[in-house]
Amino acid sequence: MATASEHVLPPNEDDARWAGLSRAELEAYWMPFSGNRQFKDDPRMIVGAHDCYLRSADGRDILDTLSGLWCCSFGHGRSEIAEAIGRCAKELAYSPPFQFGHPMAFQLANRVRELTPDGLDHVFFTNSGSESADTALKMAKAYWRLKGRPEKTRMIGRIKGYHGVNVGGTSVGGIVGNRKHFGSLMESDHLSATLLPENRFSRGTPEHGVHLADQLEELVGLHDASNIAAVVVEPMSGSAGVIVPPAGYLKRLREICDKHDILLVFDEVLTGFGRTGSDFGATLFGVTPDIMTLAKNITNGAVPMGAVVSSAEIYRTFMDNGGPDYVPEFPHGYTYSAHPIACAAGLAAMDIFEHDRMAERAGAMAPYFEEQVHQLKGLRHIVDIRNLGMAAAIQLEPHPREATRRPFEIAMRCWEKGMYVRFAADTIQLGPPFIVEREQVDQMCNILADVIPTID
Ligand code: PXG
Repeated sequence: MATASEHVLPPNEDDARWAGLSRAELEAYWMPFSGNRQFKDDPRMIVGAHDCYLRSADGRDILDTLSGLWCCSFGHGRSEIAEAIGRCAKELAYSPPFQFGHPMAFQLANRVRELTPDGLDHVFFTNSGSESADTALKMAKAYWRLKGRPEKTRMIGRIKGYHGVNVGGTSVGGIVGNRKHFGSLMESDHLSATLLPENRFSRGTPEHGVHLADQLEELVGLHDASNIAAVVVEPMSGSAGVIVPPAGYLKRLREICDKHDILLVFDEVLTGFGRTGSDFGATLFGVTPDIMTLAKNITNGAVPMGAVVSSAEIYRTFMDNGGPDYVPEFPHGYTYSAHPIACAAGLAAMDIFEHDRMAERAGAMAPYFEEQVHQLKGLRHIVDIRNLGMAAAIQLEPHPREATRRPFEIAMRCWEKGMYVRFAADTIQLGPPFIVEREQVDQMCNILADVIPTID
């Protein structure tokens, strides 16, 4: 394996792909969730974005099949958001969020409250999905303590779940590659993933597997409900490759949680604001959690922001047990909680979401998207295709010597052909902006159909 110093090659100033940077200059930036060594030898620089396209440094419009990272779902370069950000940056670039407030935070909280299902009424702002996950876990633990049940601390996540990369989210998360480097973090247990062989190539919600929710009863039998604070799941697992819950599964989880006084947390960081073709996964599946986490589309990806939306019961419990009224009821928050520029972007994004009926638009394109993606069945290497709303994943037979190589190679060839796709573990993931047109869906599937069989 090459060392970092061996990678210091001569500058590549003549090659537009390097955007005027030399190989050596690429070392200072330690890229997240990236193969730094490979990228820095063969960079894929993005210098602009509009609608469904990213603009590469070598001047190509690249079809974006993942809305950035599932976050620019209303399309890139929305001028309404840019203008709101610009105005706010001049008027109020920062406002201290502890014990003082600014109006946009309250306005955005009301917009989110109105959009989220009835019963989710109070919005705590964070700056990312990971912060939302850890905030939700702390909120759940503190809630039980305030209810006089401090022993209810254990969290239950799900194998293949993704809740970001902070300590709590990594613990309840269930993607082995994201956990194995870090040993034991926070005490937690996990339900099985809901991937079953009999559901392969299901379209939308798979038929089999509601019984997997009953594992929660087994975990209650193991730990006792008196020790369990919350169950945390994504209504649809995104990062692990669009794992859609079997019919009835989430309802069953809700029933078991209610029976045992366990809070149900839905991580809707990825599904929130239209991805499933409904406003939220909770709306689509008709199951309301006690806490919902959000991020990504809340600002259409333009400014980092997350949110945790709690039930009135949880909020009231904090307010009723808060001591003197000037003392923080929940000793938690971030320097940048409800950052004014994020709120300005969020308000503009919520305007777009509602006025342009983004969830309906996603729902209207979803059947065509499903049809086209499932046409790829039968191509070499493809062992499963899953989809829900405007999300889909193609699962590949792992390469016998290097399990994750095929998706990487496919993504690199797609980039050469003018298309950005997300690759992770053994999947290729698709989550285009909701403004995508049929021709772009066709283009996406045609490029994949060309590329996938050519990979070893
Ligand atoms: N929860 C869920 C359900 C997510 O999808 C996070 C939390 C963390 O959000 P932040 O903002 O801290 O990154 C996410 C993030 C992928 C992919 O390949 C998805 C995410 C991040 C990276 C890759 O699908 N989602």
